Amino acid sequence: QAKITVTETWLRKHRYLYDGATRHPFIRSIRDGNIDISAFKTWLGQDYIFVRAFVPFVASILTKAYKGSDDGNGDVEVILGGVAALHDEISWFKKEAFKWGVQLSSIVPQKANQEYCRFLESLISPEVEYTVAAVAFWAIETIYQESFAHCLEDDSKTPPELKETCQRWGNESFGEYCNSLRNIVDRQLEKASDDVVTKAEATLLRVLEHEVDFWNMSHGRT
Ligand code: HMH
Repeated sequence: QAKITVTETWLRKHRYLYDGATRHPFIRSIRDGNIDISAFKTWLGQDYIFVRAFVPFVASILTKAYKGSDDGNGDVEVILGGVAALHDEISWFKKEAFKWGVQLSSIVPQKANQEYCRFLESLISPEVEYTVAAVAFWAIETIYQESFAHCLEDDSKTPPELKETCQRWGNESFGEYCNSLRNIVDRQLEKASDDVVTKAEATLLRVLEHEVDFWNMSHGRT
């Protein structure tokens, strides 16, 4: 009988907020095939800006994993894989934006996006523990994985022209990567002080709120 992990406990406890982030009306509208394409384009342009800010955040986690020395578990390699994937992701955003006629150079970050990026920047600080930053990283990736995987289920009516986008985060290997991040986080939380565990849980909740705000913004409900 496997032990119940910390992330498992949190996901049960915060199920409502978690589902709010992974089953948001924006995602439902993709899945139901009635998405407003202008909302999709807003999301695309705003997420490009977000992903650019996400790179130094992930790099800071890479540094923290390395400095945490006893990396016998291969955390650095998993996170490095994440950095490499972001390189590909940025090219994909440029290609996709061109396809939809979205001019990336003229995108102005909206309020929810600015606040989310500022939150990421605050987590870059060396004062923020590896465990706390890693929880945010795991949650950010996993919310996208679960959201977009939902749009690819058998009974979904996702428009064909949006399938590639959903595949990007909803595919199985991205799912395995999210599981690796979850294992990293649970291993860290197992040995963390109560104080760090408390901070990490609060950080998870903030990620969930930012993700909901980000979908709201894309959906044009701010
Ligand atoms: C807002 N959350 C947001 N954008 C993303 N690209 C991800 C998560 C996943 O990387």
